[in-house]
Amino acid sequence: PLDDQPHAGRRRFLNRAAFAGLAGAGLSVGLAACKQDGAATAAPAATPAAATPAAHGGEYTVAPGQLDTYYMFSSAGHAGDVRVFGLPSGREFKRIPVFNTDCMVGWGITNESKAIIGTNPDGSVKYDTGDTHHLHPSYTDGTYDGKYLFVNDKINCRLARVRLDTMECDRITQLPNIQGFHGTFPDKRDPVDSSINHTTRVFCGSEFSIPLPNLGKGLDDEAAYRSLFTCVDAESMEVRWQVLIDGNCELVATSYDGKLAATTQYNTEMATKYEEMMSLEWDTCLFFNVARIEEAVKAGKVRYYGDSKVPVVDGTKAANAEPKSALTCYVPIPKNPHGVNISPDGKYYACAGKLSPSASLIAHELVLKWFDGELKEPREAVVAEPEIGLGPLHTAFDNRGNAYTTLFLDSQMVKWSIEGAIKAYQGDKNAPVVLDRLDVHYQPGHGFTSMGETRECDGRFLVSDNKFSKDRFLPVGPLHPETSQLIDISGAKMTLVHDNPVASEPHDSIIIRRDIIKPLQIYNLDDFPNAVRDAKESGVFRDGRKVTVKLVSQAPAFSLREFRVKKGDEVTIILTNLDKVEDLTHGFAIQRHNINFIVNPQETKSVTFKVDRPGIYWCYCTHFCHALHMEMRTRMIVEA
Ligand code: CUK
Ligand code: CUA
Ligand code: CA
Repeated sequence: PLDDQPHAGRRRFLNRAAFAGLAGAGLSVGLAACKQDGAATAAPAATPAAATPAAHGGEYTVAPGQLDTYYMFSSAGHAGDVRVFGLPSGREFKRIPVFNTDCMVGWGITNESKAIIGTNPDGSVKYDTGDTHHLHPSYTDGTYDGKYLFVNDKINCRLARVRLDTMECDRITQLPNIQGFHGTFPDKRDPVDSSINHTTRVFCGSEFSIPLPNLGKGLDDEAAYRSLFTCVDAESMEVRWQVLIDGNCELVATSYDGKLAATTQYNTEMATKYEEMMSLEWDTCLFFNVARIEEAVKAGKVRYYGDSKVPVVDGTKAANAEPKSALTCYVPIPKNPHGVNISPDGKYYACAGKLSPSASLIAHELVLKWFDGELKEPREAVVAEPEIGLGPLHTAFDNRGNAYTTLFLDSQMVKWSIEGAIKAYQGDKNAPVVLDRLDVHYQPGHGFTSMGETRECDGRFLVSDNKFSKDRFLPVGPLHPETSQLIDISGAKMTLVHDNPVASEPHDSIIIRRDIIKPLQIYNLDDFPNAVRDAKESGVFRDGRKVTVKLVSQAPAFSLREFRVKKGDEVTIILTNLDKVEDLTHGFAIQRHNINFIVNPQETKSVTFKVDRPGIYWCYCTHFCHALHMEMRTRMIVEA
């Protein structure tokens, strides 16, 4: 049988699923429906230490027709979108266009999406490319509230918001006077007003320093290049304030009490060439005192750069030497740190340096003490610095006192004890620090755990998003996919569950329990001010050379079987899908006019374009909707 073939490893553990551990696993219905033949003759529950994929097979099986237990949202790197997967299956469900153009959805084509992305004076999309690295959902009470997801664009310096009910991007904000917008993280509560226990700010780190303002002067005065740290309002998506800093920003983390935001700095040298960026032995993790910054903004201790209206406060070292009034605290960290992640108990930031084999653990409380003038040196906030392996990047947590750091150079995931590392730092030579190592395939970037960046971190799964898959999948030409590896961390040892190929190139992901996400089933017609509410409203409406064509779709027909316009007209088509059946989506494409988009049930979209070639142009439904889908057409008649 196939199962006995040498490459049947995955088939083997899916098909010969033992029932072991399932009953106690606490996983919901999606996983409990294991009907494989091994299930009836359940092996005795494996001790966690002895766990193997074979022994745990049933737990990871999502049988046909069953649903996953978690959503996984991933950034897509320079593909510019956001992806949605299910876990533990690893199945990809959706790609949400954000900074890219998506010809299926019509993102970057419809007027509504262009208004979100931003346009040039001629109506063309201002930027049609982007680079998404970090995505983080909004919080309430220290856990995900299922409302929004925020995602960065490193290329064109924009922050986007995705609504989690529609899983569509609804806002994009340009950040002024920065380049290389990389790390981003929403706050979890207000630092002052205790009644605000949800996300109201999103922090953004800029990695590349530039002359301020960057208007063509001081181009060669590299010593004067600076970076700004930015705060965006989570609801209005307006930029609230920025902080002028020394060095750069990279990854961003926020505290559970709302008081601090942190960013890693690998370029405290403020160099423009990579050799110089690694010239110092120490860089920093930089902390921002949110309440003090906002007081300074209120007090008008601000300046402005160029034509930006965003107030900028001074967070440089020289201006913040006095802890009791400081806006910023620069904590020294070994050479070129990359990731910064806060533990789910809110106590520690783990900060790992690419060029140092260590992870640094910074105590939240001690940073606050420094701001209160009760700690002599910022470095005293570091409570552990275990040597864990080569090329550490990002750290995840399990809520049982363990940290999991990706080792890019060692191609490993390393599990280490927070308490053990603290004891070892205090001189206890017998303290257990590194508890387990697991080879991953290959060169991991981010690692992240289920609900791991919340108070509800459940210690169930860890995913390693690896930069190279090499020999793990059938080759598909010179460019291979990346691998997303699912790892069971419920036991003492990490267990590799399976590999999933992922199209280039996700950086960061988050895993959310499925009960938190409440997707809409159909749109609300009233949410679209331009909706064509009735087939009777259809028609061609002329205003000089501007022509508006209103029509509706109801399977299997468009309300207009043809519409007439004239050569030289600017045509706007407004299409409302009046079908009310969930998932009954129609598409609208026009031959040889580069127009293509979909309308979901009760949704309205519009496109505007010029017609300058007389003739007949068939318009057809692109989204398979009905037995008469092919017949679902209309004609655009362009008169000379
Ligand atoms: S970065 Cu890519 S692996 Cu942009 Cu979060 Cu570290
Ligand atoms: Cu409507 Cu296909
Ligand atoms: Ca450096």
